[in-house]
Amino acid sequence: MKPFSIKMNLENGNLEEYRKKIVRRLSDMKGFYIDQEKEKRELSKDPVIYEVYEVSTPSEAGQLSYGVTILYPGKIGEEYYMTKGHFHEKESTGEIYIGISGSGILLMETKDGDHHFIEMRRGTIAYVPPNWAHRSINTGKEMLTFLAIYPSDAGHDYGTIEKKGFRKVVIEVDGKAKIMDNPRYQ
Ligand code: PAN
Ligand code: ZN
Repeated sequence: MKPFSIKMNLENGNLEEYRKKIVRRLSDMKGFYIDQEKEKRELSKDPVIYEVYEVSTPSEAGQLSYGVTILYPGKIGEEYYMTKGHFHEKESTGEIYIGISGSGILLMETKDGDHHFIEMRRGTIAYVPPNWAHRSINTGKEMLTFLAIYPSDAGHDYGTIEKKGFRKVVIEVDGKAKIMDNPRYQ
């Protein structure tokens, strides 16, 4: 393949072109939020939680892909809007997240019980090492946007998180974001 470039608006993360757009609504992530009553109630409106604009290259070792995530501001109960979160199928692959706008938290954990978080805002360059599941949470009032760069053959394992959840959750307490143990973690 030939080298290429695509322009990104550094204010809002908009890409002038992309290969694939993914829209995730609440109905695409049923059962993810702690307050299941509120989740069910919000499902009637089925809000968009986030969008991903991907520039993917062939899924081969050595290739890199990238994508911009736009995570909307909002909460289900007291829990902030978040991405599904995943491990990479090929566990030996890492990833880089670059904050473009808004503010939030990048929550990470390993299968053997380690966890970590990084505050994301404009200019933050976060490194997700191999073997770490990662989920983004919008704790602000604006869109949280970031650019993610990952090996094209990484793959996404959503099943593990769908079943178990993350060990930690991010909820609003007295107007502030708090990281707490997930009462529904299995
Ligand atoms: C990101 C994520 C993106 C959406 O590009 O795929 O933020 O989150 P989910 O994939 O968990 O729905 C990335 O980590 N790619 O590997
Ligand atoms: Zn990833």
